[in-house]
Amino acid sequence: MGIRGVFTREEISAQPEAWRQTGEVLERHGEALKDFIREGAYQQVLFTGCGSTYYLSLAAATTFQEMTGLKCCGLPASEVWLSAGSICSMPAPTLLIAISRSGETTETLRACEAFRSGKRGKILTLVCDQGSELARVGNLNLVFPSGMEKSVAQTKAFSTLYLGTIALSAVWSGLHDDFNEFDQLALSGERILAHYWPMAHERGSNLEMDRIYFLGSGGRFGLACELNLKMKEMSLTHSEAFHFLEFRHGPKAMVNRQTLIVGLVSEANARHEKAVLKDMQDLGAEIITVGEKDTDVSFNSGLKEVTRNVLYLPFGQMMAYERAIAKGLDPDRPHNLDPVVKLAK
Ligand code: F1P
Repeated sequence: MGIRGVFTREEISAQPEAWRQTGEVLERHGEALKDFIREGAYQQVLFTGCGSTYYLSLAAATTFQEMTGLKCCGLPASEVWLSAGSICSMPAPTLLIAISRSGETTETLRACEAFRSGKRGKILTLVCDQGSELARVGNLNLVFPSGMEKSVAQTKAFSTLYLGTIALSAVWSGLHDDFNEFDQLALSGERILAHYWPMAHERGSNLEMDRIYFLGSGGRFGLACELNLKMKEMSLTHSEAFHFLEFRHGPKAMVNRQTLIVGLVSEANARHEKAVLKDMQDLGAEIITVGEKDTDVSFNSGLKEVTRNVLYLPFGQMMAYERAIAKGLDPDRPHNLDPVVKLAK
């Protein structure tokens, strides 16, 4: 049996280099993308995916709406496919943005078919696998091969595709010229991986913690959901994600001395978010804060909040990896999971 988690560790570590290549994809499609946006005159954007790429859709929709002013939402592909009524049914032209690492997930493909047959609007896809079916479905298809990975649980694929949606919103809102910060972002990512992996090992290996919560608000809630999924998929740990202040409304009943809470702290609302964490610390929880500065894990990137949101991911990914290894599990091959969920015809 090979070394457990070798692919996962490599893929987490290779994220900054993959991010550098995201900018090149958007540059290559620059003019076609601007024409696509202008001609569509879209009034609303619906993001969709499954599992990790559904949580990516939640994070992307919030940031996209903040940057463009368009009405945006994120839905699981199964909802777009099977519950057409769940799509905000405004008559306005709608763009479906379908996201998938493999480009072969049945629900995501069926969601595109249902959207198109219902004549709901045009489709844009973001996918890692160039040869996949989804890479041929969109009216415009953006492919990010640098996100391709061998592990089942997404890490590099997620952050690369997520960064692709952020760059897309920058092009859409005309801020693209400011958004040439990929190299600075990659350097910050490399610093986080090098400096904080020992801490992720120390905190992730503490198996006395039997419940883990990830708190995030705004565009960081979808990222908290993704880190929650990583902790489940890799280390088989009971974990959940909440909006920061929501945690007081019931979930805090679960807090005890075996509880670890990871807070994805923003700059704008740090005071309110840290107050929640202090309350939970007083109830016995262990706390880890992640953010730009004055946090346990600090980026010190100097980048705009919307650009640096991707930096919230590596520490939680490293911690999930280290917890899996400490439990004798193999994060490359999570229990019960396959790389792609394909349904019978
Ligand atoms: C979606 C997905 C992953 C999950 C697992 C099964 O894949 O649900 O989010 O972690 O790997 O597939 P994709 O549509 O992004 O390829």
